[in-house]
Amino acid sequence: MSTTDPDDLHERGRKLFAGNCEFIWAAAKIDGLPPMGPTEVAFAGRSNVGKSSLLNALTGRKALARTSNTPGRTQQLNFFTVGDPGSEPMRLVDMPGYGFAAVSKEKISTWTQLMHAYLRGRASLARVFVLVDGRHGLKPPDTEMFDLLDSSAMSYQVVLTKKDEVKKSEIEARLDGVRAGLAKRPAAHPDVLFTSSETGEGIGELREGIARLLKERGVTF
Ligand SMILES: Nc1nc2c(ncn2[C@@H]2O[C@H](COP(=O)(O)OP(=O)(O)OP(=O)(O)O)[C@@H](O)[C@H]2O)c(=O)[nH]1
Ligand SMILES: [Mg+2]
Repeated sequence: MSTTDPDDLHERGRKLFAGNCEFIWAAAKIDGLPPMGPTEVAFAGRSNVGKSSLLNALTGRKALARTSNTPGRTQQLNFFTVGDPGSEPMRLVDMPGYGFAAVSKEKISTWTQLMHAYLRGRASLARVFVLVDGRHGLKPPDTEMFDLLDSSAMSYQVVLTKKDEVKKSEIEARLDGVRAGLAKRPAAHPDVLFTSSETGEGIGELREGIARLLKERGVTF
């Protein structure tokens, strides 16, 4: 018997991601997306910001999603199920990075079209976590992504990454800078998270945020 308090979303989030999680689908083209099913949350952000690493940290797996020192590692939309087969309450979606110039123009254009089509037209997509490198703060490709999400009325939340590489004295200023950049954006969630996939800092809050989102959507988990 589970004794978890249904309002304890921190614990429910922890339990959700402590369970089964597996890769189910890769989409390289718009017509290759999986049929819509459970609630999805997607991870977007500039190349090398740490999307795939965050997905691994969230699920407590070392190599569920492939990571790399070389930007441009993730080249498709990769879908992962969370939860036991049959009860699958949600999916996680690892996206290719944007703002990276060293892959061919053709590839960039294919990925961009794929990402835009997915972000604009997916009713099961509940939130996009836009990852921003905590060492640098917002860059022009990030604000372009915010524009796209605002114009699509697609709910998004910023997650700063690589907190372990940011000086303690700079953390509040970085958060304030990002909050200021989001203040007038209609589809942006006001809370900004600061995470490290290396140390696990902020990962519990991210799990809790996803649990809250599922609860708000009436998903059983
Ligand atoms: N120090 C530190 N390094 C990190 C963290 N997260 C990711 N990295 C490193 O950043 C690099 C890129 O990580 P990925 O997770 O592959 O980044 P990505 O955003 O998925 O990159 P693309 O798929 O190429 O868009 C790797 O060398 C990771 O080890 C973190 O929290 N702290
Ligand atoms: Mg990746």
